[in-house]
Parts: sequence; C-alpha cells; structure tokens
Amino acid sequence: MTRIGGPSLPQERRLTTELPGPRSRELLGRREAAVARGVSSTLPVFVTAAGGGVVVDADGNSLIDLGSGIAVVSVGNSAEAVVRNVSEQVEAFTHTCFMVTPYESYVAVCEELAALTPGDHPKKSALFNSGAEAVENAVKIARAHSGRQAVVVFDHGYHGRTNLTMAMTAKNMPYKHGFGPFAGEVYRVPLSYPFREPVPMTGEAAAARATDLIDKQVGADNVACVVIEPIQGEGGFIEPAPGFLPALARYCRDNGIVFVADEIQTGLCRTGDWFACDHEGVVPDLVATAKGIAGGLPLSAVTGRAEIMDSVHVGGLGGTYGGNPVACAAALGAFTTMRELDLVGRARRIGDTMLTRLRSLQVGVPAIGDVRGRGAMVAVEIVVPGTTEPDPTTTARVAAACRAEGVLVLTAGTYGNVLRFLPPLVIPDHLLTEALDVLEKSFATV
Ligand code: PLZ
Repeated sequence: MTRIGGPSLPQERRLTTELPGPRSRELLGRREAAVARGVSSTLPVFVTAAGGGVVVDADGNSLIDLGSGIAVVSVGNSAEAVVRNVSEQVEAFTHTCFMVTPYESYVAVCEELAALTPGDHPKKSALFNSGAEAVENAVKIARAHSGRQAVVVFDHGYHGRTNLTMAMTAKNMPYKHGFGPFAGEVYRVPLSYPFREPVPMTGEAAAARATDLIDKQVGADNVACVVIEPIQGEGGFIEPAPGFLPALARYCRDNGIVFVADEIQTGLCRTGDWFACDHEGVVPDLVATAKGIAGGLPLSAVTGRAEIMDSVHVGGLGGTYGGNPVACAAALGAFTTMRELDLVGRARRIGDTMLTRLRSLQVGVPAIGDVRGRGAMVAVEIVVPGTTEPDPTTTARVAAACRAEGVLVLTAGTYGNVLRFLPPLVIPDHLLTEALDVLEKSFATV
C-alpha cells in the first residue's frame, strides 16, 4: 500500500500557491463558522500529509517543518514503527480502559520509562493523556507522599491550561487572562535566565535567590514539590546557568521536597540527551513526560521513585483514556525509532549545525540579542539593537516572512520575542540548511 504521508514523502520545500492557498482558504471559511475563536493556529494551511521534515497542505504546498507540532513528532510524522504498531493495535482492540482490564503495552511503556529516565533507583509510572494532566498528577502524588500542600514554580514557567496548571503557568496572555480564580498554594520564584540577569549570576547564586524566597515566604516544611522545566519551553527556551538545577535538587533533597522535572517539551532525545536533566546528572524524584513520547498520539506519564509513586492509595490515580492502548503502541514504536536512528546523536548534530549557523548570523544582525539552545531545541531572542529590550514586532515579522517562504517556525517567550526551532529529529540535512537560508533572508528583508 502506498502511504500518503510519512518518511517517504518528497523531502522538499515546494510552494505551489500563496499561503494559505485557495483550498485552505475555503476550509478556513468553514473553520470560522464551526470552530471556537479561542483555538488559534499559527499558520492556517490545512494539512493533508506530513513526514520526515515536511508538512504538505491541501493546495500541494510542502513546508519545511521547524516546529514538530510543538516538539511532538521528534521521530517524524507517521514514523514507520509508529504506524505499524498503531495499525496492529487498532485491528486488535482500541480501548478497554486500563482501570477495567489491563493490557501489556501499558506495562511495557512504564518499563521503558523506568529504564530511560534519569537515575537507576526503582521507578514506577502512571500514564495519562496530556502534558497538563501529567503535571497535575505529579502534584497529586507529591502531595500524597509529603502530606504538604505548597507547589513552587518559576518565572516564565509553562505547565498547561487546566486550572491547576494555569496557576503554575507564568504568562497571563493568552493562557490565563479572564480564566481565574486559579488553584491556591502555588508560589512563583525567580529562575536563572542568563541573558536577562541584571548582574551576571552563577547558577548556584540564582538557586540561592530562589530557595531563600521559598524559605522566607513559603517555608520549606510546607512545600510538597518544586516543579521546573530543565530548559523552559514556552517561556523562551531559557537554559539556566550551570549549577542551578543541581543546587535546586540538593535543596529539595535536604528539605524533603519532591523535585519534579517537567520534561514534557525537553524529554525523549530533544535536547541531545534522553532527558535534559541528564546534561548535569540531575536525578529528579518525578519526571513528567508527554509530547515526543508517542510520535503524535496523545500520551503522557509521571515516572518516579517507586516509594513516592506508591504513596497514593489504590484507585487514587487514573482516568478513562490514560495509557490508551493505541497511544501505548505508538510510544513503543517511538522508543524503537529513537534507538534505531540514534535520535539522541541526531539531536546533537542538529544543534551543532543550527547554533554554528545562527551564531555567525548574529554577528551581522544586531537584532539577534541571544542565540541559545541544546540539541534540537534552539532559539534566538530578538531585541532592539544595542539593548536587551524585547522586540516582539520584529520577531513576528521574521516568523511571518519564514512562513510565507514555506518554513514553519514558532515563536515563544514571556515577551513574545523568541524565535524557536524544534525540527523533527529525522529532518534531512539539506532541508535544515535550506530552512536556515530562508531564515537568514527573512532577517535581511524585515
Ligand atoms: N509542560 C513544559 O511545554 C505544552 C503548549 C501549547 P499539554 N507546551 C505547548 C499551547 O499553547 O497550549 C507543555 C509544555 C510543558 C506542560 C505542557 C502542557 O502539555 O499536552 O499541552 O497539556
């Protein structure tokens, strides 16, 4: 059977119409009548196929994908092993509910997560559907384990759109505006943000600034968990100074606080390690994963120390669809693909290519205030030249110019001034180079 999408799609940038083209515009009309306005789209072209490093739309345009559906299709869209496993699974059964009658693939995913996540202590997992749900459950587990209530999060953090995770997310617009009241007992402390520190600060000093606030304003004894993205995603790909995460992890250990790494955007090969925490040898008590875990199917997990995971009473965790068999089959296919194609190594090479090119671009483009990233999670922060003042307008213009030329880029950041790049880890080199050429031209034209 010939596949419509997947890795065998021609790996080329091809523009046959303006974007969106006539067919997409027609669908947009229907969309406007039927889909709620609150759900937005970065580039309103309607997709018909995707694979490798391209997304193809209803008008036959083929775009270079530097977004991976927000860091999801790391193994590529419709990856072979994912499609095979999913097809077999839907032919066998589509759902029983693990809480009613279990199946092997759920257990196998938990075994894989125990092996892959940082640390070699005994671990257990529970599976859910979305990133926000995983974060919510990590908090439930930490509270059950510690008998404490407070949750500590960071400036610029993003953890989801449900009520508790909105409270944990920093940015008001568009995530929280008008949606309160929010869950209580959530406390926010400063991050380490090297590009924006008023005075240069070591990771240890930035951690002390945060933990001092926890001590003074919350009280370590009241804190159930500290939840942090090891590299912030939506907040603008902010990599804390070296030493920041290890110092926080130490503080948590010394104070009986559950250290939760939200690796939903950073996890599963994206940063050139299996998990971003591996970079400094940080071992979280709990790890939340989602996005890249299942090649595009909705699946998420909380994985952590067996004794913490098991502090919840029987029946205290779950949900109708959590660990759905089709999503678990996809995840097992994704893990296989990550190993077979060495996507950890591939992410590192993508990072080298992109950072080298972007740093040389920065020399001639004063609006590029910072180039940063690890592995295939790379960003440039756009500022008013000669200052650190964020410039979201230029950022939006450069992003729009890239998209008009068929390169799908995303933006991020508290100030909306970060261009971020999250290519599928299977993107061919020639497409990555071509996308960087388009980006370079876009800077020259705006
Ligand atoms: N934690 C670190 O990056 C999702 C959000 C897109 P869900 N990020 C993309 C949007 O505008 O909604 C994310 C994340 C981190 C949690 C989440 C939440 O994951 O699967 O979107 O619930």
